[in-house]
Amino acid sequence: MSHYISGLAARMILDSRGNPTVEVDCYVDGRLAGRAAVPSGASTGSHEAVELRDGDMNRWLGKGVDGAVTNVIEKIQEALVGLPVDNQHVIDEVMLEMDTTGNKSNIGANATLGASLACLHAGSNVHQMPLWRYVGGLSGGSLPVPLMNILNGGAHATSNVDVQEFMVVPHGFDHFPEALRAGVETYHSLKSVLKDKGLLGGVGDEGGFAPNLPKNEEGLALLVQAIEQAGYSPGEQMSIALDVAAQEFHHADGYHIDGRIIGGAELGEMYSSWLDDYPIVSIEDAFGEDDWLSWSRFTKSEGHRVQVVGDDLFVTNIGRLAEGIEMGAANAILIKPNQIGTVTETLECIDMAKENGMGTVISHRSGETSDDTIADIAVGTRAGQIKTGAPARSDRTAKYNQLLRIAEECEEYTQLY
Ligand code: 2PG
Ligand code: MG
Repeated sequence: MSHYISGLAARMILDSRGNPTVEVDCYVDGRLAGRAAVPSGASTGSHEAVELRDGDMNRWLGKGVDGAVTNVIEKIQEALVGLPVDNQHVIDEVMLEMDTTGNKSNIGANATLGASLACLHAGSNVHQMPLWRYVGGLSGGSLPVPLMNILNGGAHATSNVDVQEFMVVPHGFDHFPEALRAGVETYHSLKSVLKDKGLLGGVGDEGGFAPNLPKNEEGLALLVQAIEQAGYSPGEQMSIALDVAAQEFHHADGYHIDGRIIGGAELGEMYSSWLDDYPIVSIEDAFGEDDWLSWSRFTKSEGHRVQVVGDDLFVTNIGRLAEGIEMGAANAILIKPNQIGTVTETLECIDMAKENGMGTVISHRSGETSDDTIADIAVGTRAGQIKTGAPARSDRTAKYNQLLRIAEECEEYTQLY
């Protein structure tokens, strides 16, 4: 029996940084069946779909989302009412047809994603299926390896550290809950390492510690120390992943890092020396969003020993991903639903990456809410990896906690190495 969308509601709520964002409710046959909230980035790529903000500097410092909320209530609702709620492809296609700008600047990717995700939840709800099973269908699910950002820098902190994220990756475990525990213990261990060194201050936007450091490389040494002090073996049970977010310090004259200005080749050599000295398994956004040459050169020379992840480079866009595949620019992709604006396009991008043998990392944004949909998407698509911040602050732990719930019925934990 089909169930039809009978209405949408939308409102402004606050995200984890205190900025407005969009929340959408999907009604089916007159009752509330699904709700979702949209996250927001700080180090956003310029090729991302457009997050519609009101721009009125007298309200919310220009970050209001009244326009996006109105678009859901007026335009999107009118187009979706009467459609079967469990045909996600049609729902998203109808919204895509409403905005022909190519980057959703007319209707807003925050409006479309809120509606798309709310319908996804409603679809799983009317079929009384856990969301991850609804997304995964016959392929079942697999718990992702978490990339846990325990030391924050870059645009997510006020420290002098250029690299945006220093993450631990608990890959040497048989089950997700054990892996999570190891990551959490390492987070607390890092806290005591920093305290002993007099480096403990506040945390960054994603809940990781945010010390000032003499050099970026020092962050790697601190993570190794934290892993060891927590009683785990670096490289075997737990490794390191970085999100350099290099676009943030890429200027016309080169990359500004560690107080120097260097070119893409020299930056690549610096990463190579880090790979020699530390158990790094993944580097995201190692170069600027349009520096394709540096990306390809690095992936060609180091892709055999490290996962090279495109975030601002690909922006969850199959057009950019196709270009990257052609050029051998990376061997993995970061997947952020709000970079593209619908569930269907997100799933298509995951499929394309997998078909081409690339790794997939489902990701939160630095501005988050308690919405935990990405946990179910990561399991259902068998993405293999999830990146959702430190195991601290409710906006981050919401996703880890949902994965713990899913782990009660889905045992498989992705074995990466
Ligand atoms: C990233 C994200 C999430 P932001 O760069 O990968 O960690 O940050 O949401 O600020 O773009
Ligand atoms: Mg990134």
